[in-house]
Amino acid sequence: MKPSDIVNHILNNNAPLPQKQKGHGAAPANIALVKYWGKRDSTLNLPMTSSFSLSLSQGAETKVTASETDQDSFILNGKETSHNIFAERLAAFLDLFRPHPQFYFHVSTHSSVPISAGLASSAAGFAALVLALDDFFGWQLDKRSLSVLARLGSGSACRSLWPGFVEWQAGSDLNGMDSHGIPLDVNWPALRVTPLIVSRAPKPIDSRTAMIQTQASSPLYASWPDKVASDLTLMKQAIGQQDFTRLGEIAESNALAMHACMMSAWPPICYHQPATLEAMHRVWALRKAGNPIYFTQDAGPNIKLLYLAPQQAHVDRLINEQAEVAV
Ligand code: 2P0
Repeated sequence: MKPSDIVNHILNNNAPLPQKQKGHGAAPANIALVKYWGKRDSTLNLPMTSSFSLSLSQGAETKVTASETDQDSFILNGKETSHNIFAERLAAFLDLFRPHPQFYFHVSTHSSVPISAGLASSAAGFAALVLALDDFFGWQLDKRSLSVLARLGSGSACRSLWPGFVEWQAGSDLNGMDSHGIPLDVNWPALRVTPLIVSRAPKPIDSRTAMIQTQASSPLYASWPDKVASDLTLMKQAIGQQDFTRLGEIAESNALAMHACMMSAWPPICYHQPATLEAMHRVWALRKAGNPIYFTQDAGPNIKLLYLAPQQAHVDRLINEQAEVAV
């Protein structure tokens, strides 16, 4: 089965012309508290396990129009970006939606999260793009169908269709129609997630390649699906009970287990910079001193701090101290 089969299924084999001059979509970035790492089907972007995220207030805003030239053009934060790997991925994704082969898109995205620093910029980008296409073509699809479409662009994008907590259920259908985000209706206004930037350097290996390498060679990866299943159950319990300590412990432990799998891959994958470890030790020292602050880390050197609102002053201090030592 190919991505185009899924798109045809969702759009009932219709490839309508745009219904508007311009389509618009906005979507939040999301940070996984229980991570997605590994695929059971890389063509349809179907994950080995379910995962669970919290959406941020930052994200991406995208406008789609028909291109006036004979090629796609992509603008990212005001800059032409039509000739890199990300643009190739976008063009391949847009191939799924062209009303005819000579139809080209102009896509302009503004991202309020740093690009390629492990801060989930591509998830917000693909989710915003799918929403913009829905607006442009007048599909009027429900969120779950849009989540499936976003997943075809980038797995974690399927969680960026909603604010708050979202579970990406792995699903079991071969066509992946049951593999999409599902929002959890829980309000936790005091919960905070704040990136602690230790480096803005592009990542040494993209997460798509890193996942494949981990699955293919890490001797620890066999234990990963059980770890995720258990963490997911415990995480939802912790959120139901608004038990922040449990949430922090599970999220931090899950991220460290994911990175342990990566580090034990061959060739090894290490997203940590010296400043990443330094930041982690600072968090652990704060915790030892009685401040419930935890972290998670994605496919990049930066960490994201998890805490409740009363810890804000400690977090601000941590971020200022880190800025002084960061290169
Ligand atoms: C996540 N990450 O759950 C995990 C944790 C990074 C670390 O999803 O190949 O860009 O497009 O499906 O979604 C990053 O991988 O990968 C990611 P593809 P994606 O957020």
